[in-house]
Amino acid sequence: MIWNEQMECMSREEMTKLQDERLVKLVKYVYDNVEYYRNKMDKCGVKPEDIKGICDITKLPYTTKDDLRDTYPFGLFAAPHSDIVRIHASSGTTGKATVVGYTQNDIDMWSECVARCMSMAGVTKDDIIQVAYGYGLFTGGLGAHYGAERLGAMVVPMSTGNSKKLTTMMVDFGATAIACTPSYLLHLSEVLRDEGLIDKIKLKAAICGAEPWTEKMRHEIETRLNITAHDIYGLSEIMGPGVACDCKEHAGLHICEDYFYPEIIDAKTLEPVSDGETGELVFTTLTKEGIPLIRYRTKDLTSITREKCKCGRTSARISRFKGRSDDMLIIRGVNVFPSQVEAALINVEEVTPHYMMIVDRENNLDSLEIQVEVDSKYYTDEIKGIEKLTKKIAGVIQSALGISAKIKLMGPNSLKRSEGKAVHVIDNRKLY
Ligand code: DLL
Repeated sequence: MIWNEQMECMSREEMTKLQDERLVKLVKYVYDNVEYYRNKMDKCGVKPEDIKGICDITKLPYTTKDDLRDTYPFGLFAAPHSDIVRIHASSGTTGKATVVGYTQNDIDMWSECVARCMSMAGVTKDDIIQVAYGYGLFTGGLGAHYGAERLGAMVVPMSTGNSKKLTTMMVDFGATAIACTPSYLLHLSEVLRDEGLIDKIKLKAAICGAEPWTEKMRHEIETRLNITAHDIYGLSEIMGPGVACDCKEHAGLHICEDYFYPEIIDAKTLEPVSDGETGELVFTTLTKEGIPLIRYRTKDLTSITREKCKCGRTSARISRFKGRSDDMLIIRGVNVFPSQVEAALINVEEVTPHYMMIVDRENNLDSLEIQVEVDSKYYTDEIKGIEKLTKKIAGVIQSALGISAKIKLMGPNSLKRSEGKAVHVIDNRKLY
């Protein structure tokens, strides 16, 4: 079934016409309502009337995470606060959150996009879906929840954690679909196996995303659980989950192109690259009211095709992600920048700015160890002192990153100094 055949199967000419109209309207809306964008466009000498359609998009300046940081918290909002019905947030590069706001129309559009994605995974109103992404400021939980409700499915809002309860309910309720990160689903498959529940589940589909994963990992999930697993992509700045998803062909992720105009650029020259070539994905939100973004640089590396898919959809497809062009890590679904650790440690008098983050994956759960070098003035062998300082740093890190980390105190000068660009991360995770 194609959830919204009219929008998902329109001809390239019809799609471009729609995108042209929406872009012209958007640019005027943004210029009139967001001072920051107005100044940015004035600086480049672009006026809304210069934008007559998608062919003029390259005249517009890019937007980056720094723009969101510089205008923290609400500076890029285009709608009045009285029209914003929800806020979400994710990590910024320097510890300040990236805040996004949604009008009711934005929430409706978002739900429509997620419903389309779930439908690509074969989920219908007859399904029972467990949403096991985190609920809260992260867009995963509520985004998947509203999309599943829009589809008319029965939603079980599990959130993350408590895997035993989740697996028991999966069996008791006869859940037929699940939405969670791929690494968490692998972990759940182990819990199901250990509890002897694998043969008792009714699961048929999974909608997994929020972190990079490989085809191999998808096959592993499918085999262990005897289901089909689909790749859903999104980012809070643009909306949340549901920007793109793969259909039963698994031949790339269909973008909800009527709402998000994609470009692929060379991350160094910032020039567009041809279809099929890898580059950085850039999105313009064509209808968003709360926080519309023009040419937002996602930092995600992929390639695009505009060929019609065997499933019948005509929307542009992006290939599985090949990484990011910045240093953002995704640990247990949470975005983490090494610079956040640095900013947090600066406030701890007893330590030096030398640290190393070691990321691992055990039983399909991510772990983070942070090795922190203690200042010689404070270095002690006394266990009580070590415990106290470790606890203090763990608290500082937890509140800065939003996830817990194991802290290992290191003696003065024990961490390797690098001669070139400092290396602060060892990521031992094999995606599979
Ligand atoms: O992760 C939104 C989301 C929630 C997507 C649930 C899918 C499912 P952020 O926290 O803002 O939003 O993180 C966005 O996560 O720029 C990518 O680097 C990465 N990412 C998201 N989905 C995928 C995916 C959500 N399917 C950042 N494959 C993005 C690879 C992904 N990376």
